[in-house]
Amino acid sequence: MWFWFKHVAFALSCMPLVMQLVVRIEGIRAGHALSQHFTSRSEELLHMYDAVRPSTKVRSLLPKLSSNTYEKDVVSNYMHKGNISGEAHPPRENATIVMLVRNMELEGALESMRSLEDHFNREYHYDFTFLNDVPFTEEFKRATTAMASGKTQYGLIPEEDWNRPDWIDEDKFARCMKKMVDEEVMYGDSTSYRNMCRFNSGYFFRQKLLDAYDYYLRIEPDVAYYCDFPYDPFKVLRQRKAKYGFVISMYEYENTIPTLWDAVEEFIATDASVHNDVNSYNFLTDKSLIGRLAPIVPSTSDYNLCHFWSNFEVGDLNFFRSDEYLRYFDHLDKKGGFHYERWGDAPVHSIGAALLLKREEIVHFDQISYYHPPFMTCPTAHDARLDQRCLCNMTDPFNIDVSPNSCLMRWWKNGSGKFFIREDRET
Ligand SMILES: Nc1nc2c(ncn2[C@@H]2O[C@H](COP(=O)(O)OP(=O)(O)OP(=O)(O)O)[C@@H](O)[C@H]2O)c(=O)[nH]1
Ligand SMILES: *[C@@H]1O[C@H](CO)[C@@H](O)[C@H](O)[C@H]1NC(C)=O
Ligand SMILES: *[C@@H]1O[C@H](CO)[C@@H](O)[C@H](O)[C@H]1NC(C)=O
Ligand SMILES: *[C@@H]1O[C@H](CO)[C@@H](O)[C@H](O)[C@H]1NC(C)=O
Ligand SMILES: *[C@@H]1O[C@H](CO)[C@@H](O)[C@H](O)[C@H]1NC(C)=O
Ligand SMILES: [Mg+2]
Repeated sequence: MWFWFKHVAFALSCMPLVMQLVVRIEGIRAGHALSQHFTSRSEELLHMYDAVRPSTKVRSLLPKLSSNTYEKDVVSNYMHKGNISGEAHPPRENATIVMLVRNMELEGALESMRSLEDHFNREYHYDFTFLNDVPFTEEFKRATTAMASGKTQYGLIPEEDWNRPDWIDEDKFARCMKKMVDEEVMYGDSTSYRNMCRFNSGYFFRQKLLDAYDYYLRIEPDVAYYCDFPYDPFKVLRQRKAKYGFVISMYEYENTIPTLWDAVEEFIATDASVHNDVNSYNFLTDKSLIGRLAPIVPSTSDYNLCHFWSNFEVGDLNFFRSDEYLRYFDHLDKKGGFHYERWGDAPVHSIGAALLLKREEIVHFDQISYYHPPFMTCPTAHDARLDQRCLCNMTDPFNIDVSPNSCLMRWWKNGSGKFFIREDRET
């Protein structure tokens, strides 16, 4: 076989055109015989390991589809949407996958969905909930519905949940915005970005479509997941009675939140729901050395600027719906900092979760690999990487886990109680 192939390849390169055509046609004929050979080979291979496949996962009960399988029935059965999803998925939690997205981001949305489906949702078929401040186009709905293995639903955000409230002083807003532009604050010039951050901080969980669920997973356009999920993160939250989960943590740009911590301190001082003996206050305020790494980002307040990167988030909607969180959000909102400054939903969610939840109610999903430009995270345990069929390179400079701009070490130290082998232990 190889001989034949090499021979043709060599011959093709130095033959006149007419001759080449003839050889190509011969080649196609030979290819036909070849495909029949592979049909029976793939049939054989398909069932070769039936007896030894682990039977715990639904995936392994289905024939494994490979791209060179010519077995028509297998392909069409497997691809039949709504059938497998109706019956053969593992027990599901009361959860949905949420994407706030613009119509023009369709391509990036599909890429993210594809990645999440391939690495997680194709087994579970959780619903997707899409939210937008303007109506979704038919094209957007068709394409995302085709990409989803579960049901899809589309919500239009009410104007009062999205727009700048009318009690915002417009002159002050214009002045503050100009100042932020002059200071080159990231997204400092964007009103829609401010709306988005305030919406994500205080309104996403109030959307009608989410009333039907307990848990959500946040997803954005243009993100990727590099390893198969080793578990259902919703189930992990429920079983551990946890309320919030993250994968990446790092320092916030202080110039986006000059007065956020002042507002938070007022809340801590006046609200009875903050218990610093059981929450993660230390995670937010610890500025000590971690190993030999100094905090690379100086801050002018007691807040060390650490936050969970909220573009990936798994959470209990009932936490955000709680009186405590609503009081916290209202307190911040009244300061106007979502508009006069450019408070992000990441520090707002993170500080809220860190103050109002018990340490053990926050989960670091360290076996989930995730990429949102420019950073990613990738499991480092060799077995996990094999077991979860990882594609990521853990030594990539953009793997943020223990790089100096990561707050993960602070979480390990102050949230989950881990310590570092190379660090001198205090006790
Ligand atoms: N419907 C709608 N969605 C928005 C708008 N602005 C941002 N989003 C969505 O909100 C999420 C966060 O916005 P991004 O632009 O990704 O913000 P970011 O992640 O902080 O920054 P980059 O990804 O680095 O640009 C994404 O899912 C966006 O699709 C908007 O004006 N309308
Ligand atoms: C689902 O597939 C099974 C077997 O593959 C078939 O018997 C059944 O009719 C299908 N159900 C639907 C709703 O298509
Ligand atoms: C899912 O959660 C929502 C919100 O808490 C609740 O109203 C609904 O009854 C739950 N559904 C199921 C099937 O448990
Ligand atoms: C992983 O990334 C590092 C740093 O960029 C690089 O040196 C190495 O070759 C990469 N490994 C693989 C397998 O791509
Ligand atoms: C958090 O870090 C600080 C400073 O290193 C330390 O004093 C404190 O005990 C830590 N808290 C927990 C819960 O580990
Ligand atoms: Mg983004």
